[in-house]
Amino acid sequence: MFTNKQVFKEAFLNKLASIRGKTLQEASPMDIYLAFGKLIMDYTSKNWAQTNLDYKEKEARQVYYFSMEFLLGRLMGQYLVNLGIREVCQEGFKDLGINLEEVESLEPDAGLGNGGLGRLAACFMDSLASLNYPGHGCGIRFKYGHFEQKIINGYQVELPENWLREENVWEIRRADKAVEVRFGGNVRMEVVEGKMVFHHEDYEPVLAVPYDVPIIGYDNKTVNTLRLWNAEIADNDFDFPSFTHGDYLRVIEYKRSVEAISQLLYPDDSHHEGRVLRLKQEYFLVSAGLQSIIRTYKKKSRSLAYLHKKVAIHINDTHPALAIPELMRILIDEEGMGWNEAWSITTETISYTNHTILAEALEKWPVDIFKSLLPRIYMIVNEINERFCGQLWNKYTGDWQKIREMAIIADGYVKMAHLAIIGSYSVNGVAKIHTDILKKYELKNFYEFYPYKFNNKTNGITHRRWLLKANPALSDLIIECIGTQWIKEPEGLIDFLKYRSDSSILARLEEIKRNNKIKLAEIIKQNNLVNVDCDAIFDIQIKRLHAYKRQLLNALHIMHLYNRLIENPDLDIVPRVFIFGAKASPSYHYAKNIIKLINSIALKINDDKRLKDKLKVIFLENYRVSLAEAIIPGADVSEQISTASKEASGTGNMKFMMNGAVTIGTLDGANIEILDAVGSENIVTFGLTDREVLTFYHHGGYNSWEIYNSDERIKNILEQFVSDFLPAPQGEFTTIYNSLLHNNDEFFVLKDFAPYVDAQNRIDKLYKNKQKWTQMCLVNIAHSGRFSSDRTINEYAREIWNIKPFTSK
Ligand code: 26W
Repeated sequence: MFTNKQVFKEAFLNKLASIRGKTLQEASPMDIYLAFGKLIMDYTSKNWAQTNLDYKEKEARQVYYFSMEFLLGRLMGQYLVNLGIREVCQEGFKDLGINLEEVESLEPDAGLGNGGLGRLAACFMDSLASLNYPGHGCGIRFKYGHFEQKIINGYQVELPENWLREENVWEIRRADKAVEVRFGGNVRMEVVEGKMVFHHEDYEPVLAVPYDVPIIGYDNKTVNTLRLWNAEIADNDFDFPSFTHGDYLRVIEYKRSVEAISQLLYPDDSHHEGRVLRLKQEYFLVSAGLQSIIRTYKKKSRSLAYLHKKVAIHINDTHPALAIPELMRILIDEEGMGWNEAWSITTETISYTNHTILAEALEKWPVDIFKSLLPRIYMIVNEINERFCGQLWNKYTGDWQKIREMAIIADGYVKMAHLAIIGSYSVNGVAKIHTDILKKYELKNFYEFYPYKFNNKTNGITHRRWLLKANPALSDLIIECIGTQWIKEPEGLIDFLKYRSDSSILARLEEIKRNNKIKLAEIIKQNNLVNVDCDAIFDIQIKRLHAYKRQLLNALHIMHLYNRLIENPDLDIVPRVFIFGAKASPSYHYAKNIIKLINSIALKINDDKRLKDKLKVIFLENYRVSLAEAIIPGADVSEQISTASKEASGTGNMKFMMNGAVTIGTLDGANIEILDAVGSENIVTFGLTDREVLTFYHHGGYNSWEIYNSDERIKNILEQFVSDFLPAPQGEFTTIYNSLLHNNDEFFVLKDFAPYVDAQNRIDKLYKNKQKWTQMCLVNIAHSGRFSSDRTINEYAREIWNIKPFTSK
């Protein structure tokens, strides 16, 4: 224990000497970072081992969260906060002339995720450990996480993000726990003693080697495990037949193809790509994960008949849905269980979360690809499908259309969402509106068939990262006012409401926000070489770039403000800084084009002296978790403007409110629940409702020309996009123009334009009364506790997983 800074300093210098062989004088910043990292790992190792032992002995049900993505960001800072040693280390380092924040900034983000789904998994890991739940993560150790984004001449350019270039101090390779995953080959069937036995032959073996990352709970002794699998070639596979035939190149090629499995994260979170490698990754993850769970389970030599009493497996979207047939395979082929028993265990073990209703995101695999990559798994899926269709036939005799719609295998595809629903005991959406839409529309048939499976679990975020760690000044103020209880019980933040009319607290809150804006302004200055006015409204939209998230609507409003200001430079508006951060999927040309549009608008506006600095547009490159932590505390306005019904939940919305920003948003996703929490006086909402949107879709859309023709403002802006007004090549934005006018404006950008402008004008008015505004911020902070992932995880634990916090006897 670092009881004081003296103890810490000594331990640190010893570590530096022992693992880097250096004194402080000789040490590079990276030496310091690595030695400190190792020291933290040592510090936590005892509790990690003890937690594992406790779970083993207690034999309580444990949950394994299977996810293709864990968007962890940096770990050092969070570890220090959760261990309660950040201050002592900071002090000790100061004595040694080391700045802790600089050390922390050397850590590369673990960018093993695209966006919301991956970050949710990371927040869940923190809450599970902090609430003492026996819960672990299971994922892939991608060598390349999400790409690094550069903005060159206004365009997005993608670079590989090799986050493992330096040693990753947080992982422990456990070669002894490796398992084999099998691809391809044939299945030979044989009847043995009247029973059908399946032999998988001529397959390609892949070695899955786990790397364990500790998940340290806040101020407790729990250290859970995130197990990330790495794909490797087994040493003895060098005896591969071709090798002995002297075909050296083929063996090397084989090695490369094996390692490709954990080589990269697919940088897409809205389009199902359908590449074999992705399917390989999905099976690799679940097969390795399940084998390791079963192996641990069997060490206690229990009968597998009780697996579901000790193990809960959660699948984060459909990406790990092959856990269902894989568990069936293990129980039947390897453990000799009969189909019915295996099926009942499987369907009492697995639960599933749906994260999107975008049709183009739903995974479906061509039968031929599926069959040749996973022959035995295909047979099992086929059997599940046939039995399910039989049940459907009994209930809907003769209704072929319905049966085809609901089948797992139809029209030459394996539909992963259907498999996930049929093979699990719980199906949940991630916000009230999202779950309602699933029940009413997208999954209506399944809801009718299995009403008891469906439930809602509104998302949450860990307040320990997004408030305590990211915004220390605000946290200190809250602690001064209401104590520290909220850190463990975030709904206690509601006590902060008592201070809503305390002018001295409001003044301090305002000052904290301003200081955070100054820090953000420095980042902007450094990255974009633009000076921004910290008395301006910092209006921020940071999230993946997608048509449905409507960064374009934001851009139209900026153009509108610009045009107004040019017309009347004395216009009485609060100056604004519009800040964007967004990565676009490399193959999503429309989204990349919108990045170019925003940057062109920025170029046009930021240099226009006539505006007297009333308007600035900033696109911050390479948006990622660590950048989000620096941006969000400095936000005044949180842009949550998706087309209603499209954003399943959103979690950025929660991070902003927790840091005292006011939301401007549509009635979509969790925005609706934020509105419920804070009341309509403390949020600005606008636009079509989900019902209206869905009704328009039902009637084939709306007529955007009508709006174009009747709204001069829009006409003007759209003509500016396609004339030589913006500094971009001629015709650069024709596609955008056409999407709005000739292509039905699928996301109702023009339809929601006027309501959005009104809403933005309300923001301007509200901000002019600074005291009132700050009060709104305070109310948002006070109500943000229910959006902590602690609340979400408690609900999953009680209502889905049936797990309890670990308590030592
Ligand atoms: C197969 C390609 C692919 C990959 C990822 C399709 C879809 C995804 C994810 C499901 C996309 C995603 O991240 N969804 C987001 O999940 C968040 C956490 O629940 C929600 O807050 C967001 O609204 C939702 O867009």
